[in-house]
Amino acid sequence: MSDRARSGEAAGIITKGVGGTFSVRCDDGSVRLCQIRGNIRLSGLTPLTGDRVITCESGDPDIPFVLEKILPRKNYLVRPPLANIDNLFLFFSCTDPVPDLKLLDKMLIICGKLDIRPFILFSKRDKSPDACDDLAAVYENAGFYSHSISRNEDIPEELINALDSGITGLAGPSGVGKSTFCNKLLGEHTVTVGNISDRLKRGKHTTRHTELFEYGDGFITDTPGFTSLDLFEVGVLYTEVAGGFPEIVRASEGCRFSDCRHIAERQCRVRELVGSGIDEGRYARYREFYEYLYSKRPNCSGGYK
Ligand SMILES: Nc1nc2c(ncn2[C@@H]2O[C@H](COP(=O)(O)OP(=O)(O)OP(=O)(O)O)[C@@H](O)[C@H]2O)c(=O)[nH]1
Ligand SMILES: [Mg+2]
Ligand SMILES: [Zn+2]
Repeated sequence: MSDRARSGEAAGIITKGVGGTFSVRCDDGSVRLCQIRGNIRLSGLTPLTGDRVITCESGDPDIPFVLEKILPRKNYLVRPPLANIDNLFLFFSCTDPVPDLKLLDKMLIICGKLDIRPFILFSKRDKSPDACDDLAAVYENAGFYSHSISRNEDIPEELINALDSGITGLAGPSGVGKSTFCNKLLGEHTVTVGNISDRLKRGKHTTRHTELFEYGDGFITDTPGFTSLDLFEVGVLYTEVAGGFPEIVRASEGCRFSDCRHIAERQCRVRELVGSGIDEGRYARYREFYEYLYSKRPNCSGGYK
């Protein structure tokens, strides 16, 4: 690489990427519009919002900078597409759309695996306060930060405090109010809010890209909604499922066998507690994920024993 290509180097963070052009907020506060350098393309890495990068001058007046290098990531997600995540605010509306608790539990497993702090938020409390509070209680009893919220109520202080450092991503299905929350925090019209289809009661995938905004000493990112997520495809192992179920991990101390999987074993404290200390739906999903990923384990011909 020529010296000229390396001139004007500056480190920063990708705040947005649209159509192969990336906005980078440099550590000195300036913003650079960058294209990708060929060597990054060849390395097979896709730059993500949240990536720490080195930029330098491109010599091209239209897009004056290039992404020279992506620095090592702490973690990253494909859905939502985001790197170096500290906190995830997991949005699920209590109604319109109905909450997909399977998707929520998958996200919690991933948070456990990637060392991300989850905050569970059941939104649209104004529409169905009891249902919203009941759901929030299930996850609070499991051991998570879990709260019901509405655009008409103040944002809980714990969330404001979490936002003040590192990168916080908003994640969840389309139409649950992620962008509405962003605007409440950052000022109206910062991002576009969509609406819900009358017939299907689903969101319309209004947010199309992941964008990072400064908040206090941290960053917050609005992200596109998503509905499908396959644990095997994102690299989760059956041994990592319990990482999303702290209530099962706690109860397992009372199981007779130290390697108890809480499925068919005798004297299993976890199974004894299902329906009292452990939520039945949560246990059923634990079991489903475990059996699915066990059947996909390396060197396995399939089937669960
Ligand atoms: N009743 C009620 N409606 C809400 C609330 N928050 C958001 N909405 C509505 O829900 C719809 C979707 O809101 P968005 O903020 O665009 O949802 P999103 O999660 O960003 O959706 P995508 O960008 O498609 O992923 C809009 O019509 C909002 O006005 C709330 O607390 N209560
Ligand atoms: Mg949105
Ligand atoms: Zn057990």
